[in-house]
Amino acid sequence: MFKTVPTKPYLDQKPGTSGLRKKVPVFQQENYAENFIQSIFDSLEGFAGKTLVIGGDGRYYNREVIQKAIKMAAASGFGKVMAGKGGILSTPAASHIIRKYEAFGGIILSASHNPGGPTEDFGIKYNASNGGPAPEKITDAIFERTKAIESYKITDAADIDLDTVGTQQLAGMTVEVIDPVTDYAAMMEELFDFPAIRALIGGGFRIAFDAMSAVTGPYAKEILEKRLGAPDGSVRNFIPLPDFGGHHPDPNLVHAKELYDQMMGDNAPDFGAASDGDGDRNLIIGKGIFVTPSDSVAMLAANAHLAPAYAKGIAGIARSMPTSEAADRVAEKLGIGMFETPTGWKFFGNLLDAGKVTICGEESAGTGSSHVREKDGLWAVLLWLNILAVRKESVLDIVHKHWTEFGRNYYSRHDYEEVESDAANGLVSALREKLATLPGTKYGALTVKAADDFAYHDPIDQSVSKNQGIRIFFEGGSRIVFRLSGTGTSGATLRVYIERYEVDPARHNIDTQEALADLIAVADTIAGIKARTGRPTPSVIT
Ligand code: VG1
Ligand code: CO
Repeated sequence: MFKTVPTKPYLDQKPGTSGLRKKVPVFQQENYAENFIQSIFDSLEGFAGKTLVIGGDGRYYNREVIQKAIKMAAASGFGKVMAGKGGILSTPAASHIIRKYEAFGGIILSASHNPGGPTEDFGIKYNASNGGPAPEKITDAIFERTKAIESYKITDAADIDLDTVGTQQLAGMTVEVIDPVTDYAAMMEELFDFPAIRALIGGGFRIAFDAMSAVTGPYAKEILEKRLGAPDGSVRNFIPLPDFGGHHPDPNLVHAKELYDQMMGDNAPDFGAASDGDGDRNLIIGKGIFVTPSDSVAMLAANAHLAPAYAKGIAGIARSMPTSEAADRVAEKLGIGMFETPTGWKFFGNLLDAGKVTICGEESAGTGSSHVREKDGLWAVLLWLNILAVRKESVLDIVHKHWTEFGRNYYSRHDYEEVESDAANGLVSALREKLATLPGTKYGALTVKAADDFAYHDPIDQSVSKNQGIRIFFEGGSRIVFRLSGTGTSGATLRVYIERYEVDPARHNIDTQEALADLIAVADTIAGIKARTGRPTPSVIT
């Protein structure tokens, strides 16, 4: 019934910011996916007879790997697999299913916002029993295992029928195919005031949601149109496609430009939003105003008490280090804890589990709360809608009032994609070397106050994560951060995060790039971006 297949290690299976991501042809190499999945199982203990959740974002190669993973789970002794119908589970929905059914863990197949297709990206990630991405302790163990693996176990039974909801048997293991939307939609209905949102929409408030031909389509159709009464057509690109229609399912101003243009144009809807490949990111655009993800975290935290789930207030806020400090000002005013973690949702898990924080966010369009252990795109959309329904003001008014109350953190991220790895690594090591000499240095009107390489000391399990990004602080509160992406699949991606705080309301309506122009120039002077990468301009500005 089960067979043991000899294999040879691949040496490049190091999980990044969010699991292992590679091009599809890399994953299609003999035993490549099997090696990684077996290495996950080999790094875990005590799962015999327990439940494993499996689902993905529907991208190319999803179904093939799901079949492999189910057959390997059976051979390794899991008692049950729960899989989304059609192989579909958004990342936040998978997190919820793991928690709700007290599964041992889950395997999520996604490369998130990266493009899909035969020559594009694929990914595998393991989530633990709290529903969150495995912490570094586990991902390190998985990587070690991939370098030594000699065989994997699998059953040679026939494929599972993934398209029929219900229970099947596979070599002594139960496989339950579930509707991917039902449990998630029910949870959203518990968290938010659906009647209030329904009334808002019934009163003529127009929304436009772009699912970007990715996983949130079925979720958004059910929740926004069916349950909340948004007219047919409010949700667009709602059929998940293996290649996302040839686009990047990345909800930013470059890849969701059509939505942006519509929201800035005549007769724009009141509220525009989009999500990414696996449904954990969100883009929020009000009529005539884009809400930067960092601002969105701050505004959601400041107004969360208006939604039923957070009516008693929030325990604390956590943000990734490069995310702007806008949320810090909210935490200060509310008198609650504020935590700064490295990039990647896995670092929020301990804080959420310990009840230290309720809301978490990243500048990369990720926002979420203690309801699951992943960021959650539709959750952010619904919290915004709940706030709008209660405050009965426009997004634009809410944003402007927030800036007047807390000040505005002008913020932008400049990405240099697919830079030659050596050039990118050279840039970062050169920066690291000159950190000590930077304080006191003047660049025009800007003086460096401090500079370091961010290290995180987890207050719950005391683990330490070093080299998480170069931070340069200036007198007056401005900041530049440099780090290399841990999700890219070719070459290196340099991310430069630029931030300036402005308290004066008379200066809250400057174009962001203009407001940050001097810092942008200094970033190049300090790091030699153009000279080292050969790139005169960033590939993506968000
Ligand atoms: C990027 C983002 C990070 C996010 C990660 C996964 O990582 O910067 O904030 O957590 O993607 O998001 P990196 O290492 O490329 O900067 V997702 O939606 O791709 O799971
Ligand atoms: Co994602």
